[in-house]
Amino acid sequence: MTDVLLTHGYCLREDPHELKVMKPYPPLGILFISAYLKRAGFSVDVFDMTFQSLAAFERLLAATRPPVVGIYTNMMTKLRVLPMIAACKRAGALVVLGGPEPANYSEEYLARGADVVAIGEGEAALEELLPRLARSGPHALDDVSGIVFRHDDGTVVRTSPRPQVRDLDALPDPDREAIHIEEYLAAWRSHHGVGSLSLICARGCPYHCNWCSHAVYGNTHRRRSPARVAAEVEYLVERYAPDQLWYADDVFTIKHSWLFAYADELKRRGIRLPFECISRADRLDDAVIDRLAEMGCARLWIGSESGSQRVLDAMERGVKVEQVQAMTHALRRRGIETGMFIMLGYEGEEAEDLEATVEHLKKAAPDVFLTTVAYPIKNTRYYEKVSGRVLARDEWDRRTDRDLGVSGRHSPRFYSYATRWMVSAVGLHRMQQAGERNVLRLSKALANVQIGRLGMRLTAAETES
Ligand code: B12
Ligand code: SF4
Repeated sequence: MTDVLLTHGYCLREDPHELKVMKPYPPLGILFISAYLKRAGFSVDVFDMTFQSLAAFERLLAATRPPVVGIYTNMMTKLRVLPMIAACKRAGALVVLGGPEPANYSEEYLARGADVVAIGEGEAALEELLPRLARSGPHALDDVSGIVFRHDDGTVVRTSPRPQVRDLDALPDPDREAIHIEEYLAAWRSHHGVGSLSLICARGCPYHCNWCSHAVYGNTHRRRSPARVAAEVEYLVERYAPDQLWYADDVFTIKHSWLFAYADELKRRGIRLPFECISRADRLDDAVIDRLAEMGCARLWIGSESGSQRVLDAMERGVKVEQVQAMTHALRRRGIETGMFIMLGYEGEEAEDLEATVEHLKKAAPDVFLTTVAYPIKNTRYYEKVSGRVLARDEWDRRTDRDLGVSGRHSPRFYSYATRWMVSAVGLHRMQQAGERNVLRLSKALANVQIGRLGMRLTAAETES
């Protein structure tokens, strides 16, 4: 008999954008928990929603009747998780939610059928909860730390915070055997010709970028040892033979001494696989970049966000625009591609800041950049800053934080034109630099620049409401 069924709400076939991108990665959080609980003697099932459907989940519930279902939930998967909770209740299962989203909306999730919301890391929380739930259900859990639940009279109780895992090396590696890793690799290979797998070396980020959610790990930072991570990579290579890796850490190069020791470990084991990772310009320098290149780094993503120092400072990003440009060039010199995340519409951003971002992108010339219009995730500093002006256009059950607007800033139409202008202006610049002669391509880019510009002018007076 299963003690717990672990699952998540990310369903690839329901995500038209990801279906095009087709770079799925396994749900590491529940795989860490699965490994930990199995080692502690629990019987654990994992339902990996990525390649599945709600109907398949319901069939599994009917067939196996798990007493408890633990669901990883983030902002984007909320709308899939809500019907999953309802399905669990119909099947008579207790529901425990974890991940970054339910921590921000515990009461709402409890009101929609969740029995317990676990805040922070889930390993020890479930180890303690499962026997309690099996014995007496979701009652009198006041002495279990790090959870939110309801007393029988309906009062919502939030217990004291749960201490974090001190020694990450003491945790077993993610239980990848519980799911079909081959499906991930096959999806990658059929679309990109290479198979990629993810892993993490650390938990938590000590920086304070205002829009970023720290709901799970707070501002702590803990690392696994270089030898431990290298051993996991060795296992991945032997077991699954991926063509490349993705280090899903928040800031992969945060600790230089660790990175150097890790690079030595990989070298000692004769492992050199291409990889992608995310970092910050202020955590890079020539020595680090040399080492990344030696290790096989193919692309490094930088949260560049804006080309305006004023906006970066307002975001408390803690990085200089020039640093980002210099590091992008240094990465290119060592043959490493750069990807950048750019955010439009942050509090206080003016037309000249958007101009500065376009100029920044032209100078830095990343290989690729992705744009987002800022959205306030609950319990972030950005959310607090704009809290009086947050626009929720739909009922809580039908929207995510990604859909939240901010009244008083430019309208969504303005940002759509601004994005079109930004992307095409940078693209046109790149073509010109590369000596592009194709008149059709050049004219198309130029037309988009002008349409974007004109649209921005025409919608400049519109505000979001
Ligand atoms: C990798 C990653 C991605 C990958 C996802 C691929 C994948 N399947 O892993 C990609 C690049 C696709 C991605 C995209 C996005 N992401 Co993302 N991503 C991450 C990242 C960096 C790492 C996730 C991870 O593996 N963590 C390591 C594991 C071990 O931690 P964990 O998952 O949190 O699990 C622990 C706890 O949460 C808890 N737990 C987890 N499940 C459960 C279940 C139960 C029952 C319990 C009790 C506990 C529990 O225990 C686990 C172990 O201790 C996180 C930040 C972070 N550091 O976690 C952001 C993060 C999850 N992403 C975020 C966002 C906003 C996005 C995007 C919306 C960005 C965008 N603007 O497009 C998209 C949405 C994509 C989508 N459709 O879901 C936010 C979510 C905020 C929120 N409130 O939900 C995060 C937290 C980043 C941030 N700091 O703001 N992301
Ligand atoms: S955006 Fe990146 S660097 Fe900034 S706080 Fe979040 S995880 Fe840390």
